[in-house]
Amino acid sequence: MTITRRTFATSACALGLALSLAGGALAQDAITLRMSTPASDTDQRSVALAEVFAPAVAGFATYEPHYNASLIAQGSELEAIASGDLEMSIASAQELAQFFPEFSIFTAGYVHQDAAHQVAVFNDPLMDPFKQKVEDELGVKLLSVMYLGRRHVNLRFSQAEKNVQTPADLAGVNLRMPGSDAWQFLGKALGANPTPMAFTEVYTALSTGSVDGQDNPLPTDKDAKFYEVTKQIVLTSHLVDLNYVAFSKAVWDGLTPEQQETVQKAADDAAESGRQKQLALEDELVQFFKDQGLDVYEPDLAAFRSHVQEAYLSSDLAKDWPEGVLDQINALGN
Ligand code: KDO
Repeated sequence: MTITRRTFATSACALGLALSLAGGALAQDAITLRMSTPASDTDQRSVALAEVFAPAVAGFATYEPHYNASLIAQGSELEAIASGDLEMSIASAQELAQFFPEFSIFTAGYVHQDAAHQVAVFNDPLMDPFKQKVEDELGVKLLSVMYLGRRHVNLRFSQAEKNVQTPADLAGVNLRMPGSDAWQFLGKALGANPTPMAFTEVYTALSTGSVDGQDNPLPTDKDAKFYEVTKQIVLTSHLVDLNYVAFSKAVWDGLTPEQQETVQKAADDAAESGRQKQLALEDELVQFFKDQGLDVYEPDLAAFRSHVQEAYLSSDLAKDWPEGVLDQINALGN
């Protein structure tokens, strides 16, 4: 076939169109994934997303973290994702329980036994209806479970000033808990008087004495420097706490299958990386806090466990738990 000016022009145009389409598809504007968390940039969950998740998706998405609740207030992230003002967060079951009461089963004291149990539960089919509801009704996809750690009671008083062995010893203690109802319930179940307060205000509240204490895992107590303004940690392990890597369903649905696979693996890899770092920190931080002069000791764990479990099982919260799920969760433990 001889190439005439006309056929050349036609083929060049077709080629140009093809290239622009191909180029357009390949060089689609990179998606910006705004992530908001109350955590600092040095918290191991933040580090894991920045160092593991971000590079893995860099081919088609720009990860844009916002720390210390600087973009969205703690507890408002899920609504922000639902409204398209945010793409990712390190969400909590307590925040989800505000929308879907059945999520309070994952916020109950002494239910999850350890990090491995959290992973087994999150990956079990029992979780599917929970995940589906969040996708369908909130437009949020829960990609992976992150390990926040074992929460312990952390007080401004020394053990000599207040020796905490049972929940009765927390009577009258003004214990800061995060804002949502599930957290307030946990504070009461521990025997304390819970005060709702954003995470970013806790250090100042402890230093001024406007609260008597707070509860968080050891890595958080270190990262947030709570040990500078408190004198004891009671190793209650009252909640083996978790977060979820929450992702915009609208953004997810706009990804190619390959991009979705990359995002899912990046979230799982980041969660596992953060989990291992948090576990390692928990192993070494008891000694660190003792070296800082804090009293760190185990209370009567049986007394705390029975008091907390009784509070949940006799609560209205438990009425929202789907039939049989607690037994399934327990069966997945060791
Ligand atoms: C907190 O406010 O104590 C808490 O631990 C609650 C968690 O769900 C999570 O929001 C966490 O803060 C932040 O990620 C800061 O560590």
